[in-house]
Amino acid sequence: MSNLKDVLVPDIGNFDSVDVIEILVKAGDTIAKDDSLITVESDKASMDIPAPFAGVVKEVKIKVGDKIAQGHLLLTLEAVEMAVPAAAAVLASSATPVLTVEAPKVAIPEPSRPAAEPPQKIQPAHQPLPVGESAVVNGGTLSHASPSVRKFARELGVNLALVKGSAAKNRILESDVQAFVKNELAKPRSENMGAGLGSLATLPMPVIDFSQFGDIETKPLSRIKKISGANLHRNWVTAPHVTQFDEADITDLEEFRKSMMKDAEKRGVKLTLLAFLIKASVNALKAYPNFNSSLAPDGDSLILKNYFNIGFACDTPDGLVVPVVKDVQSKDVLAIAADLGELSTKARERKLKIEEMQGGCFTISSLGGIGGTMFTPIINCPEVAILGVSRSSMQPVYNAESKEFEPRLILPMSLSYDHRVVDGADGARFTSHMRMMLSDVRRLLL
Ligand code: CAO
Repeated sequence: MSNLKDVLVPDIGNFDSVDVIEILVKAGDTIAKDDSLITVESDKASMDIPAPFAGVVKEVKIKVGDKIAQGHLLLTLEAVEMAVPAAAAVLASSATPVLTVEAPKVAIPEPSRPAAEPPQKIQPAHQPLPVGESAVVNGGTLSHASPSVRKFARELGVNLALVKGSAAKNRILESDVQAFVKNELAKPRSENMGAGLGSLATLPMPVIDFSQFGDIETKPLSRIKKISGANLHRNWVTAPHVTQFDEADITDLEEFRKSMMKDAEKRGVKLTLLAFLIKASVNALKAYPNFNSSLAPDGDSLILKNYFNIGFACDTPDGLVVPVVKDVQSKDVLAIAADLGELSTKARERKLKIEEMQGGCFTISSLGGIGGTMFTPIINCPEVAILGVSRSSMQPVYNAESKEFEPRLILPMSLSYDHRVVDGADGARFTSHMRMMLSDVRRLLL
C-alpha cells in the first residue's frame, strides 16, 4: 500500500480564496507534522498552512501567486506514519493554520494554539502581542511577517518592528531580516554607550573634514578627559535629570567665614565656602535620606547609606576629578576645609589615590570662584544628586519688617537629582533645607 497522500487546504475561515505568497518546502524535503508548508495571504491576513502529518514532500502542486481555497491540492506527501487516514489527515487534521491578522492601529496576536483545537478562523484581535511575535507595526503601518520569518527573527533577537518589509504590502521577508542585521552590524559602535540604551542610541555623528573650512589642529584628549567623558555621557543618558534652582542668603556666613580665616590660616587651613557647603549638605542628607542612596542594580530597591562621604568636583589641568571627603558627619568645618585643601592639592599634582576618589554619597560642584549665575550639573551616578554652586553676588532683598530693600550676598544653587529616586517636592525641600542651613550659620555649627 502506497503512503503517498494528497495535502489539501484546510478550513481557513471565511475566505473564498487566498493568495499563495510563499512556498516553504520543495520536493524531497523531509518535514515534521505541523511544519509550515506555505504562506497564504488575504487582504486582511497572512497565515501559514502546516503539515497535517510527517513525511517526505513528493510534489508541490501550487506556485507563488496562485489563488487557493479550502480543499485545493497543495502537494503530495509520502507519509511516515500510516495510522491516520488520508482524508481525515487533511480535512479534520489537528494541524492548524497559524494566523497573522492585519487591522488598523491595533496590535495583533498570533494565535499559537494547542494542536487539539479546531482550525482557527481569522479574527481581528485586540490583545497585545508577546514581544517579538508581533504583527509588525512599522513606521506607523502594519506589516506582515510569516511565522517562519518571525521565528528566524526571534532566533537572531531582531525586533521585527524595526525591520522594513520589501515585499508587497510591506511584507517582511527573511532577506529583509538578514539585511537589517547586516546593516546594524555595520553601524559604528560607541564604546561606553551605557547599558540599556538599545534602539535609543543616538544617530552616528557625521564625519566632517573641518580643514575644508579653515586651518585646524588635532590635540589628543587626556586620559582623565576620556574617562570622565564616557562616565558623564553614561550618567546623562541613564539618570533622568531634573535640576532644582534656589538661592541662599550667605551674608552672615561670609562675614563669619572671613572673621575666622586668620585663625584657620594659623592652623595651615584655608577656610573656604565649600567647607561650609559640605557641612550643610550632610545635614540636608540626614534630613532627606533618599538623597544619600543609590538604586540597586536590579532597580527594585534603594540602597540607603548611613555614612556621609561628599565628593567635590576639582578642576585640574588634565581635566575634572572628584576627590571625596570621608566621614563628614564626624568632622567640623575646619577639619573639612583641611581635607579639601589636601585633596585639591593632590588632585592638581596628580597624586590622588584611587581610594581618595571612591565611596562618595553626594557631590558638590562649585564654580563660584570662576563665575556664572546658574548651571545644570550632571549627577555622579550611582549617586542620586549633585549640588552645583555658582558665583554669589550682592542683591537687593526686601525686608518685610523694615519694609526696605537691603543688600544681601546671595548664593545661586542648582541641585540636579535622579528623578527615578527623588520626587520634585523633595528636590525643592532639599534646597530649602540647604538655604535654611546656609543663611543661619549657628545651625551649621551645631
Ligand atoms: N561665590 C563667589 N566667590 C566664590 C565662591 C562663590 N560661590 N566660591 C568661591 N569663591 C571665591 C573664594 O572666596 C576665593 O576668593 P579669594 O581668593 O578672594 O579668597 C576664590 O573664589 C577661589 O576659591 P577657591 O578656588 O580657593 O576655593 P573654592 O572652595 O571655591 O573651590 C575647588 C575649590 C576645588 C572646588 C575649585 O578650585 C575648583 O576646582 N572648582 C571648579 C569645579 C568644577 O570644575 N566644577 C565643574 C564640574 S562640572 O559639573
